[in-house]
Amino acid sequence: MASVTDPAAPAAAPATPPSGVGQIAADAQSPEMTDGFHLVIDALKLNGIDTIFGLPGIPITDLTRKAQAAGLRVISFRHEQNAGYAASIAGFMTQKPGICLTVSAPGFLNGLTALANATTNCFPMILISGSSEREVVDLQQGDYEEMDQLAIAKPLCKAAFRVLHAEDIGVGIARAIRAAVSGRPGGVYLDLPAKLFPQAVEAEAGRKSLIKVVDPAPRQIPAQDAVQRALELLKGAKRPLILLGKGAAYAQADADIRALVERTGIPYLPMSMAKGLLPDTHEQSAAAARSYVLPAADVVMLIGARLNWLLSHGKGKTWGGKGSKDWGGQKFIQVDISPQEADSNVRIDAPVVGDIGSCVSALLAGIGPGWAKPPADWLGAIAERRNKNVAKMAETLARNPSPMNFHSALNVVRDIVKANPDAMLVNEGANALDFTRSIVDMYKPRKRLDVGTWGVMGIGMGFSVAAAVVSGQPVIAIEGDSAFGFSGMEVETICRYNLPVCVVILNNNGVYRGDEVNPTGGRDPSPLVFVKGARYEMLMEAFGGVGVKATTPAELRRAMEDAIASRRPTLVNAVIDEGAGTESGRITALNPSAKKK
Ligand SMILES: Cc1ncc(C[n+]2csc(CCOP(=O)(O)OP(=O)(O)O)c2C)c(N)n1
Ligand SMILES: [Mg+2]
Repeated sequence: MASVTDPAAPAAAPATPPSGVGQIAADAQSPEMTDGFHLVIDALKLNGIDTIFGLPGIPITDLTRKAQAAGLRVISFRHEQNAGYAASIAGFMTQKPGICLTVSAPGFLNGLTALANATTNCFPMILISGSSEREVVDLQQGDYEEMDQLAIAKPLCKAAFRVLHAEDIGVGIARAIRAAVSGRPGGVYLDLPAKLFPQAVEAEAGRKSLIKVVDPAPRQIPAQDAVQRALELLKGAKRPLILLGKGAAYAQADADIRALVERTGIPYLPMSMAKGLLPDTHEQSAAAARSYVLPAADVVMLIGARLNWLLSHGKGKTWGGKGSKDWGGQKFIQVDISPQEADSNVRIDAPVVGDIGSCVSALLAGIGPGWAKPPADWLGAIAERRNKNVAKMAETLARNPSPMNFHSALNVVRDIVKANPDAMLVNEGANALDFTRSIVDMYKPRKRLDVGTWGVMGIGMGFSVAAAVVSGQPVIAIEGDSAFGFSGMEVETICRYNLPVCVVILNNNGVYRGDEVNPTGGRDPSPLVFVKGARYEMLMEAFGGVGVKATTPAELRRAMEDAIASRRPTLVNAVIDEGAGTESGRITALNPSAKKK
């Protein structure tokens, strides 16, 4: 039973025609046939999916070949986790589920972190994994790569499906697509056992079994009374604030969101991946006065933003509460796709449930022309703080210490992004993340892709590949040296597909800092430090890309300008003062030991 021959390569399967339902060679009498391989490919194509991110092997090797032959773009990675991250961020950028394709057990598990991360971040993604023989797996008889994948995937995603018969592939893929993109988007698992792929079906019956999903993410119109309740609350506010989250960016309702902010005149804060929804230089941005506006606001409207740890759960000192869990007294309006989101952490006085686009347009309609701008003393107080902080930051950025620190390096990145507002920015690390987020202004929606809700390291190269493939724009990846290590081998992928990705490693020789020592005086280094003076740029050179070591802002600037102009895969090893960072960047206080102190 247990087979180690590749069932994905039946001798009878001839080359695939470039388009349409694939055919198995047939003589004049027998009907035209198709099989599981082709039905999967045809179902994806029928639903407008044009790219697969994956890694081949038993039983899906031939699926990758046939998909490429059928005109799908197949981007092959060096590790499934990176393919998964790529798929998930492609989903965020396009509102279509990103597809990640992996082999059984170990490949599946490698893809699972990205699937769980997609679900947490509400990125629509489908992890399609080949799996071993059901009969053998269920009797635990020790099949090649035996694992009950469906059961393992289930708690980590929105939905999980398995298809056993080729006739059901159309339904399986339709259900996976709907589950991924409707309502709150997320990760979906689709289990395709090896035996499914070579199953032969009459082509006509196969064609009829496929489903082109109609309206996969139906609009959800908010109730009028909920909209009115929210507007009443907003109208009575003395110190209103709008918080834009990643959900607002995902919605692609950019013009309406901007109109809502501008017509109400309410100051706003963008969450990390909502930066650029309005340009960060917008006069209503309160980002540079965050620590003032959160505790001072009286009514806060959350748009596609959740009150999780990133917003200190909507309570505690950040929000003006006396103790770490005390309510600050704000009233909250929450615009969200999920009716279950409200009251997750503090009372929501006015939930508005629906898709962000429909909700924002209903709010706009309710506002009408004569909306009174917020009180001048509120706007004035914010402007004063903002101007002060911006001036202070400008002073810091203008310094030119040797060696470079995060500020002097990121001052260059800030200029480059300003000059190239269409470029995609990928960002991960601790200090490398926090400083980039606060220093580098974004000018357009959905250009900033980062570690998201979990603060997960390892998204860097997967996101970069997908950002380049999906957008066609140059990609700038600002990476901590530790963060880069999680997916560094994908520089080969970047070179192989010749993608316009410029990786900048803010290299401080370690996790948070590079100057820690082993307290015992023993020979092992501290768990937080790496090889000093590592030559990361040589990794890119190994695969034919451009590698540059930059020790000054001028060198960094030249290297980045060249990378953007040439669109060649480039890695800049930007050498940063190893003592420049702080423990965990901006979230030092989340360390248990730091809390004890
Ligand atoms: C998957 C995963 N593993 C570990 C961590 C813990 N962690 C948070 S930031 C970080 C690396 C920080 O170092 P670096 O990327 O070099 O940034 P720096 O602060 O030095 O600029 C690590 C390991 C994580 N967030 N995610
Ligand atoms: Mg570092």
